[in-house]
Formats: sequence, C-alpha cells, structure tokens
Amino acid sequence: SQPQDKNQTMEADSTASKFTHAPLVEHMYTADPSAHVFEGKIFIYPSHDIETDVAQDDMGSHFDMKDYHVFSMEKPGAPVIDHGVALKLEDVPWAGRQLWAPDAAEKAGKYYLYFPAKDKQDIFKIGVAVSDRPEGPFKAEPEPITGTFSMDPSAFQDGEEYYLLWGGIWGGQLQWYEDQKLVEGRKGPTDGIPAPDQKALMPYIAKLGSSMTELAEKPQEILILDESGEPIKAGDNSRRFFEAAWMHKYNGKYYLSYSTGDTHFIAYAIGDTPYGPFTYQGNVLDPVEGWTNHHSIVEFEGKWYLFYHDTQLSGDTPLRNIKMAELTYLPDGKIETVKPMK
Ligand code: FUB
Repeated sequence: SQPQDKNQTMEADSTASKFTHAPLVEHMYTADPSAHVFEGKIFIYPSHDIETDVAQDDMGSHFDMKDYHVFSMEKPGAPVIDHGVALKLEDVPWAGRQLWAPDAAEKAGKYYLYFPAKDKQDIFKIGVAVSDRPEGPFKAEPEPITGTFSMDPSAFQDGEEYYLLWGGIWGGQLQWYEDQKLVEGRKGPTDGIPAPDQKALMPYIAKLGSSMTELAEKPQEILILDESGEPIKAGDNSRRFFEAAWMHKYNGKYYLSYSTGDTHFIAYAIGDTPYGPFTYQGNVLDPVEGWTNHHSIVEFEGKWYLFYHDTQLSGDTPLRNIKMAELTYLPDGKIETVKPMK
C-alpha cells in the first residue's frame, strides 16, 4: 500500500547510502527524476506516482498521476526535503489527465517547469509553468507550448541557450505523428511504428525562445546513429530510442541519453552539437526493477550523478521510487554502466 503522502515539508532520514542506490523518498512514490543544481543545491523534479484502479496497458494508462512535488538536498547524502505540491492537474487549464515526467530550467531568477499531460482530447502535449522559486508553486500557462507534441520533455542549458527535448513511443504517442503532424486514425502503441528495418523514431529538440515559454524554432529530429553512421533501426529494440531523452555536456561533447523502453536500458550516444547527429555508445544504466527506466544526469561540485527510479518499495511498476548513484566517466569519455542494486 502507498506510504502516507505528506504535502508539507518533511525530511527523510539521511545516510551515506542515500547516494548509493537507496530510495531517496519513502513517504510517497516518485519516478522519472530530473535533477538540476539551483541555488547551490540539488533540486529534483520527479513524477508523483499514485495508486489507481486504471488497468495496466501498453499505453501506460496506469500512470495516472495528478500532481508534482519538488524535492531538494543540500548535497548528495543530505536529507531530502519534500517541498510539497508544486503543480496540480486541476490547475492546468488545458490538461485532462496523466501528468508524466517533468523537467525544469532556471533563467534570470525565474524557474520553468516543463511537463507533459494529455489534453481534453487525450493527446499528449507539453506545457510549461512558471515560478519565482525552484520549488514552486508553479503557475501553468493557459495553453500547451505551440509546436510540441508527445511527452517526456527535458530542458538543456548550453551557455546562454536553452533547448527543449521531448518524445516517446507507445504510450508517449510519438508514433502517431508524421512530419510533426498528428495522423488521423492512429490509435494504440504500435500504429505508426516503422517496420523493423526502417529508421527508428527519434526524439525532438528545439531552442527555447527568450520567454522560455515558447519554442524559438521549428523542432528537429535528433538522429541517433550506429557505429557505421546509419540511423538506428526501429527493430533494434535494445538500442533504439523509446522515451526519456536527457542531454548533458561533458568535456565539450554532448551526451544524449534515453530509455530503450521494452528492453529497459538507459542508453547513450555522443554528438558535437545539441542537434546531433549522435552516435550510440552503450548503456548508462542496466534494467531496473519495474518496467520503466527513466533517469537524469547532473554534475554537482565536480562529481557526476545519475538519478533514476525502480520499484524497490512497492514491487509494482506504477509505484516507483527515485534513487541516485555516482557516475564514472572512463578516460575516453565513455560512461561506466551503472548496475542497479538494492
Ligand atoms: O512516469 C510516466 C512515464 O513512465 C514517463 O513519462 C516515462 O518516461 C516512463 O517512465
């Protein structure tokens, strides 16, 4: 059963093992942790999993989330603070259901929460909500961000520029689009998925405008290539993009990491610009307990950390708990694969 859900600020107990694969939050279920360093602290923007009667299916209907909480920690291993409800479904004018994996960005002292939700027609869109504080509360813009579609937004700052990445297949609905337009009549998780020998569906990226609430350009597909320079194929299930795109920069190179969905890896690829192309390298994280695998990567005081989730507390796919682990780069810039442990 679900642990008691406290909306007020509370502290979880802290031990050194907090950043060696122990659940970071135990009083509620959390998933899809997007971590950033704001105001010298680590802020985590996760999904808030809840118990639901909705049956499990390949569209992810059982991920029926209704609000977001923001968490922070002074440093790895410090107490994790729950800052309470940061945004509620009912306060998003255009949204119908399913607040999925969010992310956040800071610009000029304002904080922007990017989040996916199904609109009233049950089509995933990406919204943005604004606050003066990293922990919120956030106020949602009245409409989704024009030009976005599908789900799993992540924000990437590169110097003065900010980018939004997004996309996900099956429940994420990316397969329902051609040339960024919704194709009438596509329904279900595989309608529109290319044949196994065709190029896989890829995530999207666009620069954010100066307001941070709109795109500054037409979104572009981010190509992920194999070692021969060929786009990864739709049938290459252990390497192809599924959802959870995340970008970070290390030693001047851009790293795109993502979930491979039904094969449950967090894979990564390296490129020379945020737009790619990116070349597949291997896995950041091996499969975890539970069906989904979703992560973020952040640098704090010269060390790199992976945030991810599993289902250690519940044993049940829709009721996840966030975790963190230190990340190791090899001298050639490759990432040592993290082996999840309890
Ligand atoms: O949390 C709901 C969905 O599950 C996310 O948006 C996906 O990335 C997967 O983790």
